[in-house]
Amino acid sequence: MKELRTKDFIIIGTFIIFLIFLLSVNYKNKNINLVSGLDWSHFPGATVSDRGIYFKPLGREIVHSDGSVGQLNPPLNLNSHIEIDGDFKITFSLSEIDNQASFRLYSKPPIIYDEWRYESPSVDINFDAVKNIITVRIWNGISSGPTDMRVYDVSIESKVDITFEYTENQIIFFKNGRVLGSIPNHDIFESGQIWFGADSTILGRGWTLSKLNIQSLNGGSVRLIQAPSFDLGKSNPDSLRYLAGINFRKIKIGSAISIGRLFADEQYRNLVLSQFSIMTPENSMKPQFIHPQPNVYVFEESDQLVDIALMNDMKVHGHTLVYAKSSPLWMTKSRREDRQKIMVDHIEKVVNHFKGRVSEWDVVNEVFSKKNVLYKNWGTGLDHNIWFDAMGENYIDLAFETAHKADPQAKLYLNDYGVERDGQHWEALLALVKRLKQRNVPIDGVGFQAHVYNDGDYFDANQLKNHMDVLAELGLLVRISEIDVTGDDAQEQINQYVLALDVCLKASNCTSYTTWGSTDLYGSTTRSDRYPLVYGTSLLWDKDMKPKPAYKALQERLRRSY
Ligand code: 9MR
Repeated sequence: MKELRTKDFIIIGTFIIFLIFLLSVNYKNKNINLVSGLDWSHFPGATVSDRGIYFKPLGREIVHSDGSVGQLNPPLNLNSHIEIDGDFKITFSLSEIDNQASFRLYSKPPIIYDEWRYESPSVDINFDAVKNIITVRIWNGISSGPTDMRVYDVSIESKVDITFEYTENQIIFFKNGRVLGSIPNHDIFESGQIWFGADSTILGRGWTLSKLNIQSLNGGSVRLIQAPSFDLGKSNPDSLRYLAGINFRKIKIGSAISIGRLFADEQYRNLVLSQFSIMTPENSMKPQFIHPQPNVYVFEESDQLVDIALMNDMKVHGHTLVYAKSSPLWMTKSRREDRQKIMVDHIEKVVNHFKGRVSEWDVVNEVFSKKNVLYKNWGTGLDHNIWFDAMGENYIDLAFETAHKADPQAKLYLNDYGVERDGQHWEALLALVKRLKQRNVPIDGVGFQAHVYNDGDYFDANQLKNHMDVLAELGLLVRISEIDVTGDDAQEQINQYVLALDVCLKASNCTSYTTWGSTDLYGSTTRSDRYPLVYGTSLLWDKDMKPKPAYKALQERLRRSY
């Protein structure tokens, strides 16, 4: 056989490189089937079958603490998304629309802030099968409401095929192959990403997405991105969790964590999964998120959050079973005589669902009133919320008893704010836990939220230590459950963070120290409903995720063994 010469190698080599180039171009630009390509198995309320993906209505909306309703809070597919470069075309088919269907394309997952949702640029296409209209709404990322809206009168048949063509300056919609209309594109997909959301009205039974394809146009490219790895397996010897683990007290160090950010932001993911040994789901287990309608439980998001925590050897502190201010509208509007059953069913269902995975719970959260008059003349100070109105103080006993019956192993806490310092709030809490102990209510501990929003909230080491000791004498555990400290005074921020940690380390019944968030970029003290975002200053990492001096001070305190 003739030997291969250098020239032949060059020819073969060039041919192989050309083939790889062709394959990669083809891979990037191919028409991707997203019914099978995206991971829909964790989408809240979705069922995957050979007919497509069926979306059950969740009716999730943000209810403010005063009971008024804010934005809708429909789910999106956090587990996979698309990366795009240039123009593209999406074709999708909806079938079995019962009443109404909404399909939404986001440039990024929205951020759930303090009682509002920061809407990222997105487009929602809503099909109303009763009125026979299609409504297209566009959010451009500078306000909570849509910036553009078009309504098309068309008939909504049992199966509707839509094509969505996104080019340099416009979006063209086709229905069943015919042009429906065009809209300026408002640069919604400048992020280079597309995330998919679906929703429908609770007046109907939902709808099915029977086809979803994406294809690049005019030389652009599209690429499927699957969920990142959450198994960080890192042990960073400078992390708070590591330092707490080698400190003789071995308390857990935690943070409130939000599911959307874990998927959408790699820096956030690396930060929280390497720094903390206990996680409190910031919002996803609250009644309005997990139980938005009487027969609808949304466990998917919290399930993933819990799995991710356990995978990273983090404990999970469930927050919160009964929290009047975070109840869905159907609970707040329920008949008084039905409330006991509603509360008991809710607790049983949620605690049972997470049994063995969530090791401790805030059973009741913020049970005291802001009204001074309720503390006067030996008043208990208990807030006259929907549960109190229906059951009196007994709702607290019943909540603990129900949670204990559902998971006898879980540690059960009462969680509140403003109890770090002496005063009527603390007196009322102490009196309440004494009554609960007297009645043999299965309460294990008390969470001190420890929010410092202004200098009037600064706490005092002796008082805080004394409160923890008094509770220890009653046989109760304690925890710092939600600390965040305004950065208005940088030195005081350090002092307060360290003071609370120091007290916790010195109190033998203090089990953990949890900060309410990690970075100011996603902090709960971000100003409500402001575009662009107006960040708070309260957390250990700034909005660029750089550690603040308070973080370093906590590290130093954990390194000391006294
Ligand atoms: O950080 C939470 C924010 O995103 C929510 O909108 C808000 C209302 O549900 O709750 C915030 O968390 C609170 C916690 O659940 C209870 N104590 C006070 C916390 C900070 O506001």
